[in-house]
Formats: sequence, structure tokens, C-alpha cells
Amino acid sequence: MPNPDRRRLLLGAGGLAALPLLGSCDSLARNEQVQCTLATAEKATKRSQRALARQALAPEYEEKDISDDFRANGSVDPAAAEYRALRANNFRDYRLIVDGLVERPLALSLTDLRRMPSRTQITKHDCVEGWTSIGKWKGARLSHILRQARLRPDAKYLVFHCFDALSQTEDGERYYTSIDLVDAFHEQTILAYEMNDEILPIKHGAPIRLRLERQLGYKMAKYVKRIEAVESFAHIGRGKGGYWEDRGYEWYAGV
Ligand SMILES: Nc1nc2c(c(=O)[nH]1)N[C@H]1C(S)=C(S)[C@@H](COP(=O)(O)O)O[C@H]1N2
Ligand SMILES: [Mo]
Repeated sequence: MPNPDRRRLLLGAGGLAALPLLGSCDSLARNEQVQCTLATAEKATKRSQRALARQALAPEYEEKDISDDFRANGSVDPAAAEYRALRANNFRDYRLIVDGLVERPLALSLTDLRRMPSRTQITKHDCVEGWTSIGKWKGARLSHILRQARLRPDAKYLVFHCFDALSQTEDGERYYTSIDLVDAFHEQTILAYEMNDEILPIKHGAPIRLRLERQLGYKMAKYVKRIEAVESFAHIGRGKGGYWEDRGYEWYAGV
């Protein structure tokens, strides 16, 4: 069960988004106009500083720090028939679909993904429920895949659609989440196919799971089936950008 304090904290942070935005400076008297323009410029600077800060790397660790028993959480064994069929054949027929607002939709096999420029990183996974584990991940750089697919100018987010449904009772809504392009092109954002020098285990998201090291665990989609580039995610699921986001968790879950 989610840690209630952590959960309240996350929900509380949403209040920030409700702060009133500065309106236009045009309708004000001259002196006020200058003040207003200055304030607006300051806001823009803060915004670009924030964007730069978000490119910073999450801490990386050493081999000796790797957890003996990395926890598995959420889905650990997807029941979907299409997933089971792919798994039965060792994911030879798996194709990662990259589509939506791209010039060149892709269907990538595991062999394709393994041939791409990769990154290996030892990082700390931080779950909203209050536990952490350190693991080593190797995967294809998402930036490389996006350059191949060529995002259209109207693409603002990537939605990760997964094979699994967390519960069979809630109409079996499939797991999904979304990220913006700052995170999509972040140095440490990879589609992992290896964990701790071995093929990614089923319980940790085989054949492919997202690693996105500046955010909480629930943003790191396991069992990724499709990456869809969109302008808005309002029409997907219940409109909040992810399975847990639809249930009240923050869309941006920085750690
Ligand atoms: N497809 C899918 N991705 C998922 C989940 C899930 O249930 N299904 N759980 C999330 C949560 S809450 C966490 S903490 C991590 C757990 O990853 P792990 O099992 O490798 O520890 O996966 C995230 N990604
Ligand atoms: Mo989590």
C-alpha cells in the first residue's frame, strides 16, 4: 500500500500548478507595464533555469552498491494473452511500436533495440510507497529512437502503453504513463533490456522497460508495448497522463 504521508505530499504539490499566471502586460499603465514586463522576463528565466536543471544527471552508484534483492512492484507477471504468446516464444516476435506524431513510425525488434547506441547505469529506484533499491540497467537510448522516428513539431509528450493491467476488476485498464520531451531526451533515459548484466527478468518488465532516473518508480513503465507521441494526453485513459496519475498521483514525480 502506498505510504500515506508520501502520498499526501505528492497530492499537495499539485496545488502549485494552480497559482495564477501573470496575465498580459498590455492593458496596464506605463509604469506598471515596465514592472510587469520585468516580472514576466524573470519568470521566463526561471523557466529556462528549471529546464536546464532537469537535464542534470541523477546520482550513479558503483557495482558494490547494487541491491542483492531489487524489489519488484506492481505487475510482476502480465496475464494478457498477447503478452503470454510473445513470452512463450522468447519475445522473438515482439515489436516495439513508435507512432503518433512522428514522421516515420517504427516497429523495433529486440535485435534492433540491442543494436542501437546504449547506455549502462547503476541508479537508485525510488518507489512512492517508500522503498528504494539500487540496480544496474542497460538499454537503448530513447533519444536515438526518437531521432529515427523524427518527432513532428506538435509532439509534446510520449505516452508509454503497456501490456499489463494491474487489476482484472477495474475493466482491466492497461498500465500507461507519459513523459515530456525534456525527460525523453535526458541522458539517462533508456529502454532497458538488461538488468544487473542479465536479460531483463519478467517481474522487472521484460522485454523492455523505461528507465527514467529523475522521477519516482511509477513513471518507469514496464512491459512497454507502444510509445505514442502526442500533443496532449487528455483523451487517453482518464486524462491525467497515466494509470497512477489517473488515480491522484502527480504527473511529474521528481525525486
Ligand atoms: N507496466 C507497469 N509498469 C510499472 C508498474 C506496473 O505495475 N506496470 N509499476 C510501477 C511502479 S509503482 C514501480 S515502483 C516500478 C517497479 O519496478 P520493479 O518491479 O522493477 O521494481 O514499476 C513501475 N512501472
Ligand atoms: Mo512504485
